[in-house]
Amino acid sequence: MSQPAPSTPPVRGACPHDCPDTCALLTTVQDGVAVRVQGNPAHPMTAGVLCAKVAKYPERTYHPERLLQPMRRAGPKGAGLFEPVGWDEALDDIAARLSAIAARDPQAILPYSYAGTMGLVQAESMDRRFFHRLGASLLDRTICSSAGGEGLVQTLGGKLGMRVQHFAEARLILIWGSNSIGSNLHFWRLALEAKRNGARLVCIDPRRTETADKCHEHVALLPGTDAALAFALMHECIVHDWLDHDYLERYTLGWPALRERALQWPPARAAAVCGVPEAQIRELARAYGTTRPAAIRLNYGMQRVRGGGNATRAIASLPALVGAWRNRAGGMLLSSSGAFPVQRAVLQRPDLLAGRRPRTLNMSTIGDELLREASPGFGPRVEALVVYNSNPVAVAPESAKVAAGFAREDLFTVVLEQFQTDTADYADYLLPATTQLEHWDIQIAYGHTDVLLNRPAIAPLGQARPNTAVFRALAQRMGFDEDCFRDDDEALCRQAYGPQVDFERLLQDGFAPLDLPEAPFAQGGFPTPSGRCEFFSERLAAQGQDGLPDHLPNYEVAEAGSPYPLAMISPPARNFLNSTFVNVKSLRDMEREPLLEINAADAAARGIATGAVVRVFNARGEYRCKAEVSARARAGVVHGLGIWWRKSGLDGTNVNELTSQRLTDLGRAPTFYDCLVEVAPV
Ligand SMILES: Nc1nc2c(c(=O)[nH]1)N[C@H]1C(S)=C(S)[C@@H](COP(=O)(O)OP(=O)(O)OC[C@H]3O[C@@H](n4cnc5c(=O)[nH]c(N)nc54)[C@H](O)[C@@H]3O)O[C@H]1N2
Ligand SMILES: Nc1nc2c(c(=O)[nH]1)N[C@H]1C(S)=C(S)[C@@H](COP(=O)(O)OP(=O)(O)OC[C@H]3O[C@@H](n4cnc5c(=O)[nH]c(N)nc54)[C@H](O)[C@@H]3O)O[C@H]1N2
Ligand code: SF4
Ligand SMILES: [Mo]
Repeated sequence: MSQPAPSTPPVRGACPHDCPDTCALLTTVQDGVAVRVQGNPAHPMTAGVLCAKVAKYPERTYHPERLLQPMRRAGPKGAGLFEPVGWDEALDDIAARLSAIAARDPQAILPYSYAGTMGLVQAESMDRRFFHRLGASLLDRTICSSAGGEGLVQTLGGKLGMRVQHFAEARLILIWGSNSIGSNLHFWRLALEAKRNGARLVCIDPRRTETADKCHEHVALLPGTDAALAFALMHECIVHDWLDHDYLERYTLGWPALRERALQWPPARAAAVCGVPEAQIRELARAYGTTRPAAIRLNYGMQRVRGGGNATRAIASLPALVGAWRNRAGGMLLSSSGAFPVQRAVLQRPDLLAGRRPRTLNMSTIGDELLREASPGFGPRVEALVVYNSNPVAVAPESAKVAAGFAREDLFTVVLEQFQTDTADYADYLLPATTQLEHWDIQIAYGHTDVLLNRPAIAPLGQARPNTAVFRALAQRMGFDEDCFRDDDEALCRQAYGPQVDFERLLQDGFAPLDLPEAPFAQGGFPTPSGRCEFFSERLAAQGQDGLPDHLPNYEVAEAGSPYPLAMISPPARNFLNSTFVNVKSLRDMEREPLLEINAADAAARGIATGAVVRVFNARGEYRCKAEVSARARAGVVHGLGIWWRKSGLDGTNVNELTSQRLTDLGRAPTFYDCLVEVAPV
């Protein structure tokens, strides 16, 4: 098929999705219509390639179910029945309702947002100004990365690590808690380059992912046992003296104490905890202890359990033991987001709180927060919720409680969305949002270190508006007359980094690399209080916590006679991005339907065959889907790849019906993969 010649040059943009890769986009527009979205070949990390999801962006943008006009609830709560309403009428009523609640106590209003877009402008600028000025409850945004993030901060001093491009030069890469082919495709390209140059790739993941298939070695440990594995690697490095004593001496803190703890973890002990062969641990330790440069690509999959923060601390300690940081292709990377000099105080204006100190509610326990009564310790009941860039009814844990909270008749809920998600079904007002092709934004990234600018390629579809426009309009109606409520989106893009990033270069190229050292910790320089890699954290000790990392077993560990003997993890599906794209037909067709992967032995013991409808259940609830007997699952672990919309499930639920609201050791994060279930044929 030949494509007609484009009438104008492609528009430079940036992928806004919650993905480490933050690709540079080129959108071809014909007669005001975006006909093609491609990767920008000039951007080194993107290298002209997009994942299947965003290569289909026109299909998502012009989807027949795009929300194109404001709507008001016209049925029972949660039924998803709406009638059209004009923008002015909707905004007037929302402003009046919020003002009335704020007159009693603005903390009864709660914003709820996450990374549906990671754009700094549409995700954390005018919205934050609005809620700060209002004095609404603050939201603790913990749902994804805060356990691992806190682990990094305590150990390395920030969300910092190797420059991703240097992975291509490593001789050994541990891909740890990451399905890179599915969720970090552009890193995988670098890993393959290393592999072609002779590097050994090891995947550490309970699931035999497509990434594990392509690595030399797969360590299929039980969920939540990563710290035990890390300690055994340390143990072997100590007893075989694969240590970099000079690095330990100069650039670390707490080595004698960590050494003592690690010596309690001979490989045999870790093998029993992790459920993997002892010989495999010994071999991995030898490879890690003796290969230079050795690099670890850690991802967030391993920190969604009780001990996720401690496990991150233990793993982040490894490169310092062996001096891997000395080489630019050695060390580790979990997140690079701490390298971005975002001017958050300028964008978000916390000074608008003017001395008020609203309470903070945790987004990961939204089910409980919505169901809680007013009390002196808690403050007022949540009376109004404004949701944007997130689909909590599908993605938050223990969703029966989340849905019950959203179903409260006395809760006033406003949802800004592109589609009628599970959460949108519960809205009192559902406001149509623009997509990245229709608005300005400027990005941060967590898997590379380039700033990207997104210019709108097309006009907003229908009556859709950017999030910023909605909060600006509400601010005006509520009498917030500070100048900052008049900044337009391009001005907000300029404010995001201020003089620290050359905006003219962004306008011209669409991206600009940050100026960073090649090997960040080659000579120490950790941004911790001591300036060293902190095996021992005084800050944690001062909070009454263990100053050293430790292995904290999962809250839910199968024991003999347990009614729920299987560990369920629910990692990302390759063709969805969290719950985004579930409604894009070509992508949904690839993922087929909600499935539970189960090992042949576990399936046989329960009389389950591929294609059978099964009940997956625990004390929190029950979820029905089809079983897939699969070699991707090890014995004792089942996988519900996600995150499907509840309404696309067989019984109107999804895996989060089964996950719990218990929080991690550090960072107050959810424990999605610390979840025992039983499975039975229906
Ligand atoms: N295609 C696609 N890409 C995505 C996403 C998506 O939904 N789809 N989600 C995005 C988001 S929000 C994030 S936060 C990032 C990163 O999101 P992550 O959650 O890190 O996603 P993955 O890279 O898929 O890695 C998770 C891997 O960890 C494994 N795992 C589960 N439990 C454990 C454990 O206890 N230990 C170890 N070692 N491994 C475990 C899972 O089997 C899975 O293969 O990816 C982003 N990219
Ligand atoms: N069981 C289980 N649950 C999980 C996870 C898991 O691995 N297992 N992963 C967790 C993780 S890592 C994360 S990050 C969370 C993700 O949870 P969320 O951040 O809620 O992510 P999405 O489900 O992708 O929902 C984002 C929504 O934002 C909307 N959106 C996108 N851009 C815009 C915009 O510009 N304006 C507005 N108004 N809306 C927009 C999209 O249409 C989409 O519906 O889920 C968590 N939940
Ligand atoms: S979702 Fe990730 S891989 Fe896909 S285009 Fe966006 S940034 Fe790139
Ligand atoms: Mo995430």
